[in-house]
Amino acid sequence: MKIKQNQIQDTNKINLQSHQEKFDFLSNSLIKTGTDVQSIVNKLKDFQVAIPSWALGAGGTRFGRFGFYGEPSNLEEKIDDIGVLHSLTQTAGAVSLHIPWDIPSDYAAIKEKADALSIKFDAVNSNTFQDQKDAAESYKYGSLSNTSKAVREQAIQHNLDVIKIGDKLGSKALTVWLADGSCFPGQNNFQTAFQNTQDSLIDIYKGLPDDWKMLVEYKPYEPNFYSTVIQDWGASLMLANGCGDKAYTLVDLGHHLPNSNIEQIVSILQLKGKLGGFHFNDSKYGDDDLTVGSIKPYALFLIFNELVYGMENNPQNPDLAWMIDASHNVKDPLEDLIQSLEAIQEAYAKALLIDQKALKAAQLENDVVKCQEILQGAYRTDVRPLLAEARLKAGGALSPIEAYRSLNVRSQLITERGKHTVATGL
Ligand code: LRH
Ligand code: MN
Repeated sequence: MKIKQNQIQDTNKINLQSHQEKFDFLSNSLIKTGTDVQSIVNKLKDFQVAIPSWALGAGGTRFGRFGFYGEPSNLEEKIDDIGVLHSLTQTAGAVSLHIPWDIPSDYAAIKEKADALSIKFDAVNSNTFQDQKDAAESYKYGSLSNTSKAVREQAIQHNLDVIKIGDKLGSKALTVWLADGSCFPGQNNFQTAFQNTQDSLIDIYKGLPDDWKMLVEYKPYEPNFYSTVIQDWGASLMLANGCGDKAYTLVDLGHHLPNSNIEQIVSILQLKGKLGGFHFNDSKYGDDDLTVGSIKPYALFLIFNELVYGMENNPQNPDLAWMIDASHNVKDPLEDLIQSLEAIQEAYAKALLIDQKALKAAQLENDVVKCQEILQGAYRTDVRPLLAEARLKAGGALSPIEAYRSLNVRSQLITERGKHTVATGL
């Protein structure tokens, strides 16, 4: 399934005039406040988010999984689906593979297909939270932290294999998320588990090519429900520092206990030059992996405010890896991802409207009310015409969901793939 340029132009025709009116109206009011509208549109055009290869089919929980017809059943079809997302949104120009769920069968062919669709290979993810068939050792009691040297070595070797796979595809980062932890008090010696993890990560780090990054993802709980070795940003930061300059923390928005101040975590990690990237999603309770911006859009905006400040003031922090990590229990996976991409662009655009100089001045004055007025003035601006203009300029759809539906993408995928194909992943 490939969407042609002329098909997108046709779907844009009906919205073109109303878009132009809305864009001109917004631009005129923003220009009056001294905002450089074109630079915001260009930043939105350049902002590419990696699509998780494990979230192109229906997700599920232990209580059940309700399949979605026409799911991709191999990596080639997953890249095709990301191609559909990218042609409509022009902001999905990368994929993050999860190994072994998505080991390429033909590296040259998959690179050629991705190149043709302008899709880059972002961070590759290792998987030492599931036992592979015929594996010598089990990860039931952990992987890099396991008390068994043989288990740790198997997990280290897997991560080194994942780096090799990513290297053949042009990826430049390894994401390590560990389920390692315990379900009951007394089950683990916290120090032994942490030190084993540090030593194991250092062995993996030694296998990292010079121009690569290691992204250490933290999570407070699940699948272990009493302790998790890499439970929070502090543990991730200590482990990254213990490895070296190429190791960074990875912030998955769903991996925080209720009411955590994620924007403050993001701000300080940038100050320390140790923020490596994001797994964007949203949540109400736990690691719900819901559509980005569907539950706490203001929190996402506040995170992007810190990111915009950091990108302007923290040259010590590297370019960030922007990735989605979501799971689709009730929505069409592609529509869900389109909505997430829109929410990320919207939060970024609103944050770019913040007058950082005026905010800094008000902060120095302790003019608390003015600080909030500056933030909420930006947040309350409907920036959707800027997003649509960026897509239009890049050859995308003014309204991606409308275009996805009017082009009957899902029914065409079902015709091509049948009803009962199942995508690998969560
Ligand atoms: C763990 C996680 C991690 C992935 C997995 C699919 O909850 O966020 O990033 O490996 O989801
Ligand atoms: Mn994640």
